Amino acid sequence: MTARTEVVAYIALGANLGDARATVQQAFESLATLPSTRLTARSALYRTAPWEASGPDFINAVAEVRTQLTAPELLLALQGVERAAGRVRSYRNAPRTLDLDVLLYGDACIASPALTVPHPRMWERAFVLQPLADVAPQRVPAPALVAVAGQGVERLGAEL
Ligand code: PH2
Ligand code: MG
Ligand code: MG
Repeated sequence: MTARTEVVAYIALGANLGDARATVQQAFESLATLPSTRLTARSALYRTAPWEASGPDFINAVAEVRTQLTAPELLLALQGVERAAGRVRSYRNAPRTLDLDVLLYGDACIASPALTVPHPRMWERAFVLQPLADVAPQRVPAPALVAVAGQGVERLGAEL
């Protein structure tokens, strides 16, 4: 049997319904228990204003995983974690208990009906780029961070 290679992937975590901070912390734990996947880095948590969305402020973060899952398998696994957190899909950008998006999957470019990687809107969003820069500064060019610097994102400390 051929061993599957391990791919480094980056996952955006977002929540703005219920106890968003606890949900995101729990989501990190859930990512750590995905099959054939290791959680290898977690960013700080950020409080961020809704971007092209309504509702309360979001808690956002980014996880680095090393996974032997294919990108479609990873997507399905993430959707399972979203469902376990009570995610209900109503309308686009509706407030949500938990959103898990694949930002990067190695160096792959994927354009399928279910999944586009790199995430098509990540470069417009400080709430993605700032936490991504925590865990993968080599994947976030400095001009990209400068371009979104006007968007309010507040890095949260470890205190409750
Ligand atoms: N997610 C969106 C739309 N807008 N805004 C913030 N601040 N954080 C998010 O995670 C977010 C958003 C669609 O997934
Ligand atoms: Mg999203
Ligand atoms: Mg999503």
